[in-house]
Amino acid sequence: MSLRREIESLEKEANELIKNADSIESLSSIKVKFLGKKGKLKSILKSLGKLSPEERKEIGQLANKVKEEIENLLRKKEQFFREKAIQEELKKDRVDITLPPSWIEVGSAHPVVSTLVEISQLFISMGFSVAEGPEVEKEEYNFDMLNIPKDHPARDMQDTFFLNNGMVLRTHTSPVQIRTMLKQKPPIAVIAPGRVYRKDADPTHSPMFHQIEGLLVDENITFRDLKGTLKIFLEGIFGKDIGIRFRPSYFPFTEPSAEVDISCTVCGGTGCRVCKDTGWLEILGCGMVDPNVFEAVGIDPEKYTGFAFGLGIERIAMLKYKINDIRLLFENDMRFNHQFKGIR
Ligand code: 2NL
Repeated sequence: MSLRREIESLEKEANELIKNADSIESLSSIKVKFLGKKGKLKSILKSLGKLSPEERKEIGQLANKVKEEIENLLRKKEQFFREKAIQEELKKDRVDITLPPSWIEVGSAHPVVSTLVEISQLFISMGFSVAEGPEVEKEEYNFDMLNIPKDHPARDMQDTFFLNNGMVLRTHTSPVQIRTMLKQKPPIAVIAPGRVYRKDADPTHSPMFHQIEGLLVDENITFRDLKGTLKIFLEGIFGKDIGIRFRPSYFPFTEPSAEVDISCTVCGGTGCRVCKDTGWLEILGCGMVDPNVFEAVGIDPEKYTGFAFGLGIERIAMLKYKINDIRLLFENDMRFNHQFKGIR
């Protein structure tokens, strides 16, 4: 067989093998077989020496052409296999983002927040609106205008955080109602929920806690309006069967003043550790707005009367959820917080 024929049949064979190759590995053995040091093309090239110069040139060129052709085919087929491998890998790793995850962390409202929202909604349903104000407050709004003079023991009693130039961290949300009365004429019906601050820290006192105060001012408002409003509120939170009693008390900003107890939510009134065997729990303070407070904000106390009340949110939340240490509410220990999942 002539060399030309040999090369041509070799070319045909290589073409066929490459076409039918099914892997990168089989391609490399084809490469060795035809282009390797001991490959078919090499042995043909070795015998070129026996040819005449003309033939040598012609066959040499043909052999080179076939060599390049085989190299090209091998490269293309290899590229094809690599591409295919990548596509398969991508297909295998594809993430179906429409599948539901096996586990979702669901958040929940903090017990202080859910209690605050529940109380607010009760008063909103009775026609009160919600007012807010700054936590860094003028000493004047926090004390003076509430009928608490400079030398009044209430200022020490309150354990105030005093700041520079006459400012304090508000010790109650009353200054919010002062601000409301300064800019709004009666009738006024507002609640003021928010953070307040006192220098106190033990199982029932936190230096920061939440309060809701309420204020209603109009002509002919009496203590009966106060009692009726608080009855609707307390029965809404603790249930219709709760017992309610008013005890005379004293606040500088109300006259007369009262503290309100409900029958113990733990023992029902028979006496236990929570109510210290009294059968009653103190829930809030209230009273009729002192005429001096009205004078301070420019409301005529001869024409208008009003009631006000204040209560601590944490205390209500602790009774509602049977929490025995106020600090648990502020540590953000997830073992505690997770127990309130599902509570609005
Ligand atoms: C309590 C007692 C109370 C008020 C707050 C108030 C506000 C104005 C005028 C008059 Cl602007 N009174 N607020 C009245 C009575 C009691 O809070 O024991 N809070 C935890």
